[in-house]
Amino acid sequence: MDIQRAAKKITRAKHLVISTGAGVSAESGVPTFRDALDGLWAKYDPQMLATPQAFRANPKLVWDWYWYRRELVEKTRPNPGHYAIAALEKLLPEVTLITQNVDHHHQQAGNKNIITLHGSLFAYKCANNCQGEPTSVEVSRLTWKPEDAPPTCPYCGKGKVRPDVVWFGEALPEANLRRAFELARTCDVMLLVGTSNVVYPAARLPIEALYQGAFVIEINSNPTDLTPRMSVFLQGKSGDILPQLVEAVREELGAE
Ligand code: BV8
Repeated sequence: MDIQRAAKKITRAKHLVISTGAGVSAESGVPTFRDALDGLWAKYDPQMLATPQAFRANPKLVWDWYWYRRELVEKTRPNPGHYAIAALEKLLPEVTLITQNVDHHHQQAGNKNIITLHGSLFAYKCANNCQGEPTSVEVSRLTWKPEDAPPTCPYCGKGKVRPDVVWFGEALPEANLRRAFELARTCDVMLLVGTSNVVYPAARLPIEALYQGAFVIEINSNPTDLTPRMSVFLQGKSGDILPQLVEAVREELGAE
């Protein structure tokens, strides 16, 4: 059975790297990036809104979109898949989690050793980084009229405040990206969960792992372009499969 095979490899991993995308949060009620958001946002293409150009052209539209997503995510909670990933970090000697997600659910579920690649819905910065990259801004200390959104940077009084996420066409945080690639190139087992493997450079991580001979396990509700190259593909909802995988790892550990 593939779950047992995956559990054996995970239990014996010297360094397990887990790489997650929006699919791991789908069962929490967080729309995946490709899902059109509902209501008035359904007509917008996320890839068009998540860009510096869109923010320059229409800062209020982009700000409101993120504020809407943040309020939506604030009402959601980690699901059994997040908690299973947190359990793996506790059960095994060396586990690093790399995530493309901006919803903070892995932190809430208890993972400590996390590399975030695309920032957070709950962090903000001055669009001009007037005090250096990034000029973080605590929006809870600011007040602004909804019609005047986004607020102005409290440091320079000129730059607009923006979400501290990585937009299309923007560089990922250098240290995090370097560390993520180092891990992909040296790990012996990678667990890839809920990502369409479409957005680069994050999509290159499993390819680097496969290239250096790591055992790569993919969990996804649908096959992806990389599925044919995976060591094991576990098809289904991550909230169902991950707890079963952790159960099998516990049995393996107990058996050892
Ligand atoms: C960069 C934060 C260079 C913001 C995100 C042409 C022009 C410009 C750029 C490019 C170009 N061609 C390529 C590029 C590069 C571009 C890119 O890759 N584009 C793609 C579309 C081709 N990348 C970039 O621009 C990156 N930057 O390259 O900079 C550079 C270098 C130096 C100096 C300057 C510049 C930046 C990319 C980061 C963009 N920001 N997010 C926000 O959230 O608003 S990306 C965002 O989309 C997510 O973070 C995530 O990374 C991505 C979506 O992917 P997934 O997470 O995989 O989610 P998705 O919805 O796609 O899939 C969900 C999966 O889950 C599916 O497979 C589904 O089957 C599965 N699933 C669903 N439910 C479940 C499930 N699985 C299990 N269980 C379930 N229940």
